[in-house]
Amino acid sequence: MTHRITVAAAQLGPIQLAEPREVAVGRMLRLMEHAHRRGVELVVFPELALTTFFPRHYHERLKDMDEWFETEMPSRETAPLFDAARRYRIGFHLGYAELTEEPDETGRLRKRRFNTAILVSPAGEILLKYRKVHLPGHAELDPARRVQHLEKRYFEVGNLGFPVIRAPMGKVPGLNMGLLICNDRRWPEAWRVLGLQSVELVMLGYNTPSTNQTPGVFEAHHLRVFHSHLSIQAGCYQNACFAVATAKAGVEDGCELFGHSIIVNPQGEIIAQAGSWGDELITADCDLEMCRLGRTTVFAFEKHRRPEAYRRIVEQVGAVEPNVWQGRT
Ligand code: CDT
Repeated sequence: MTHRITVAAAQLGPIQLAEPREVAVGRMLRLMEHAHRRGVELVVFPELALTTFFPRHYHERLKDMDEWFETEMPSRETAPLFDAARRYRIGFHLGYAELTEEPDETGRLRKRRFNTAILVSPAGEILLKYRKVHLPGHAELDPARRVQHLEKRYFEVGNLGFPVIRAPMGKVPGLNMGLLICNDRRWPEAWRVLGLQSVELVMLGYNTPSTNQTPGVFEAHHLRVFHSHLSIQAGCYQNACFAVATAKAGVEDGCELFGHSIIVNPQGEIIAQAGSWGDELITADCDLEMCRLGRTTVFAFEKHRRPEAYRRIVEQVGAVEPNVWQGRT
């Protein structure tokens, strides 16, 4: 019984505003073919992989944004990806904007929009769906910003939790797989919820501006990449899992997104990294036995976790000020 799988991050270069889905899908098909030739068994595409990163564009009415959303999966435009999966016997992960009609918390059926990722089996079946929980940015037009980041306007907070599925993938009879999307990678809580389901491989895509666009704020470029890698490497180490983290990169609509896609092992080491900000496939052979060390020693959760001391994590959202020392000075 094998415990090895060859995985790939299929980084995409920029997708411009006027580019139709067929162009992006054509590029993804070339990457899948390339992956097949390199013996890859699972390919990870980025967040919102079918279009430009449209949350940088403001529209007053939500329904004017519907053209950016998928109402079915697979659709006419995305079906070739599912066909390629079956042809090459490769699984894939895809991020896209999802428009669905579902009951809300009150039971009323209405249009709902999510930033979504799916995991598709080599037989072309959807194994797992995740809707992004940590939505960055803002909901209203911010005239002080040069570039908007309107995820909080266009998407609802994901309502599927952080699911993990065990399924055959490649030659591995059962692999525990979980999904995050972009900003989620910065939140240790998200990783730990996956870790608590014995995740062995986390897949995530991202669209991350290479500069901090908050007005009046400066952040050094290299630190933006460092913080992305730091979060993913820490998530892998602390939860004894592998991760494939894939960028949409380059200058899109005049805005720069960084690349630096990576594959990380359970020791937190980067074992493959993209060297361009364009379409690029990076691959790694993952020995899933490597997950065992962390989860049977330092991070044997069942022995060492102390949830009774972590209540604040789920009962409180923002930070509060600590007690002030009342001793003599
Ligand atoms: N797409 C996405 O989540 N991007 C964010 C940018 C943060 S700045 C608003 C990220 O965390 O990479």
